[in-house]
Amino acid sequence: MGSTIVLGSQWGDEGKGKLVDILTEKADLVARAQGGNNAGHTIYHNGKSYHFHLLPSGLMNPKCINLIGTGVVVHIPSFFKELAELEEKGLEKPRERIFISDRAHLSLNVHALVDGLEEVELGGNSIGTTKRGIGPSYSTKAARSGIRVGDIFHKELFDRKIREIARAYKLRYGDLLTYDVDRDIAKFDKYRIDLAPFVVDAVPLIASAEEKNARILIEGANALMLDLDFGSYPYVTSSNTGLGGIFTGLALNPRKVENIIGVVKAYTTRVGGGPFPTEDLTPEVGEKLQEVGREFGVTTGRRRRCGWLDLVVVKYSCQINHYTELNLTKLDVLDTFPSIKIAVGYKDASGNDMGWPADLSKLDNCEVVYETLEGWNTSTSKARNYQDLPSQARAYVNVIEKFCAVEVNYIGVGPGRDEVVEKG
Ligand code: 2SA
Ligand code: GDP
Ligand code: MG
Repeated sequence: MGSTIVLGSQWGDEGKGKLVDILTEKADLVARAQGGNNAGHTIYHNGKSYHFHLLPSGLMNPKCINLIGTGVVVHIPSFFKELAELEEKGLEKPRERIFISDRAHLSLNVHALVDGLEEVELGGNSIGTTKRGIGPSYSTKAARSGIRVGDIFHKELFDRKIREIARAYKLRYGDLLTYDVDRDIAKFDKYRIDLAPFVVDAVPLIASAEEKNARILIEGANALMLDLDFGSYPYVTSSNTGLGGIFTGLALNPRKVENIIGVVKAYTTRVGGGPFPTEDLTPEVGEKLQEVGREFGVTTGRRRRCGWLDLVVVKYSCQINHYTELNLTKLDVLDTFPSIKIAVGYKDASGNDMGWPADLSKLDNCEVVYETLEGWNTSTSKARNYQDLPSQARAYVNVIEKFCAVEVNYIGVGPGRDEVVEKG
């Protein structure tokens, strides 16, 4: 049995959590490979909503083992807080089904404080981060002064390392940084005991799962356009959110990957700063998408910027992530739009075709080329078979499939687990 990878194809919040929840029914192991508690995956089930930030959404299935992989940056207080919240919501014994790689790096409270200070320094050019400390945590890791989860169990080493990190940041930020390292050291004295049952060597864990032909599902966090290398740099997160990050973050056998599912929202959203060619600020389009789609950040509560679907972005994302199929989500949000636009090209200042550029300044004078399609003006939320969808909605799906040369096999028509059309 091969593994399945779920990846966001735009700027995040495409609805990856919902797809992972659906696919989890057929999974034995669900793993996160990158990111941290900046992610926000919402799942609606039986009238309750569940929010996942650091923990994999696979916890929704009581039969599934879950792994926070080596490439994730782990904020320990958030780990315990999220577990407690899920228990409160009645999720079955999540503590017995979650493991953390001992090679994963810690995201410390001081990283979150520094994230805030870095954003202030950037002023008008700020990234609009979640202020969860993601960038500073990965910076510390890359600088080789990071603390790994396994280091927690060596008190002397841990205390020395956390003091070194605190000292270096204090030198850099002086009085602007109000971080009490002794308090954190005391907290970790307790985590050292509480955390022990969850920490594993993830390499043999994945290897033995693969040997047993376990069904492995990988939950991508954030999305391709936020990828540190391929995204809209510097307006990105600090991990590889694309396909590459799955293999650096987990010891997954690439030859056993069966499906790479790209999740595509039927329109585009972005939270935080950075370019967004199809962004629409009008009440008729952008504000309506925001309202009907309830586009608010799951982690920070921020309003998400909205605009029409950008196939230049999705195609670019296909070229990097090599999707075997697509999941189109939130089609129902378009139900009341009389006409629907899709971006199918960019033209530079001289009128030449261009794709997503490395040099973001090229977007300043680029013209977005749209195709306009007829809306369907009817609710799609009850559709369960492809033929149930109005012809105009099927035409919309067709344009996406043709442009990207990848089939759309799942179509979301509502937030619930069953509100999906399986076309494949
Ligand atoms: P960071 O905090 O360093 O990762 O921020 C860098 C950029 O990445 C964006 N980013 C996100 N974009 C969409 N959704 C995310 N998760 C939450 C959600 C976000 C929230 O599901 O709603 O609650 O605001 C997420 N995480 C990071 C971020 O906006 C920056 O542009
Ligand atoms: P993720 O970060 O990709 O997992 O996405 P988020 O959970 O941040 O945001 C997606 C939001 O859309 C969540 O509130 C989902 O419950 C919701 N959602 C997912 N699929 C659909 C869909 O097909 N229709 C509607 N209306 N909402 C959906
Ligand atoms: Mg999200």
